[in-house]
Amino acid sequence: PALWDKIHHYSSFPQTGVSLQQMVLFGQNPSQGTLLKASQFLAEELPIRLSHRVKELDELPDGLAEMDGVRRVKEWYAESFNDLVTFPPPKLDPKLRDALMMPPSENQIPFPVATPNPSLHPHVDDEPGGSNLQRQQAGHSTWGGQAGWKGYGYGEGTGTGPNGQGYSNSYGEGHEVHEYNDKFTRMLERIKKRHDPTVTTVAQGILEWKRKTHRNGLMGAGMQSFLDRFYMSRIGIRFLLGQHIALNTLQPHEGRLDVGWPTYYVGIICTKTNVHDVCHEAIENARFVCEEHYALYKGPPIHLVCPKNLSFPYVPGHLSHICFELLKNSLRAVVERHGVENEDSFPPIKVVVVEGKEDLTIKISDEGGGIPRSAMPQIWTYMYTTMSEAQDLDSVAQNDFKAPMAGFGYGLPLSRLYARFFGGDLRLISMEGYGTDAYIHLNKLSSSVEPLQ
Ligand code: W6P
Repeated sequence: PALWDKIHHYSSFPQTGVSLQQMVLFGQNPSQGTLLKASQFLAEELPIRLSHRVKELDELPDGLAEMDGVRRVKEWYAESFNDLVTFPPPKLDPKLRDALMMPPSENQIPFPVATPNPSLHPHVDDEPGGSNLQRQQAGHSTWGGQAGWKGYGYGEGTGTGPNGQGYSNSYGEGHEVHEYNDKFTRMLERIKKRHDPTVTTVAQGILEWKRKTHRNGLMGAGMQSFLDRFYMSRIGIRFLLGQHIALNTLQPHEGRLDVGWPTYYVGIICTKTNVHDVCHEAIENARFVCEEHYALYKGPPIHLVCPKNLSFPYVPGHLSHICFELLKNSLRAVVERHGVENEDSFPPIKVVVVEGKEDLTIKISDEGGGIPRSAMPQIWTYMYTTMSEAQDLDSVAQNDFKAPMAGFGYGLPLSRLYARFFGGDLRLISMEGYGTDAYIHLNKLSSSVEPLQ
């Protein structure tokens, strides 16, 4: 039908990646004109990305595309695609429209920098929300106000849009523009919500397929890389959605009047994400979940070694998600190796954070007995969990996605995608018979463009 033709057409265009740096530059004190420019980018980019996913889901081999869960998710993507391409464009003053059509001038950073990247990857459930702790932090990094970036004139102060056309204050604050931004943002909120259950629904589709085809255990490498790409793409799309919604919804200024101190948030990005605070919070949460799950009075102790003022630009929600996930695995390994009855003598888990020139590395070491080397590849597969007779969809969904301590499930592969999303990585090194070290490598420079398949 007509919708399918449109999807086909859009999918012939390459996806455009963005970097954290660009998103920060663009999102600082955005005027309505700047927000309009961002809406304009998303109105074009999101349908392109969604169309690629629809095609990929449709072309899954071996009858996987016909599974209920997969079909439902594909329908959501097509529906959101349709919402975006049929969204009425803004009624603009001709002068503003002309200004917006102008190509970026040379001395300006255009948004987004068109970096046609012929490869795109795909994502998790809930972007873990920003940590409240972050809001109390007013660290000192060199990032927020780098001299070279001040001259670009993105802010309200200069009244210059990203194209240097100066439309922001001249006509950018008109009712039409504001109304368009507002309606567009509300549509993005609906779309984001629609796709909340994607990970569990795709997982159900795959389980259904495994049951029907009588395959159990390991999936093929093709399936694995499809899911990596699909979920990576989802991280990227939800980052764009979350950032745009936050910029249009929250206080646009650094010094939040409502909290009374600077938060350094630009949308969902915190330009001074405090690593100590994020780790500390993840530790508390993971231990709490562990104590509940094993009915312990005290879970294994976790020692954190991290400079208190270490901060860098990142999405705090992504970082706490990764840390929480890894800590749960370490806690489980320690409890299960030493036994709940030895609650008083668990060996501590050690978290060490070190800042290098390029990388910021978080090492999480446990004495949980390690993993045999032969089992390492499975760690990164989706649904590695040993689900013997629990092949019932509901119980699987429950085990893997509700009970937070259960199964490797999707936690590790998705955490690695989060780490890779901004140019980092996640590695595990195990000493069988002793324990496991997890290394979270994060790119301090945040200049890397999101990986597009
Ligand atoms: C283990 C298995 C594992 C996975 C991920 C992180 C830490 C650990 N420890 O024993």
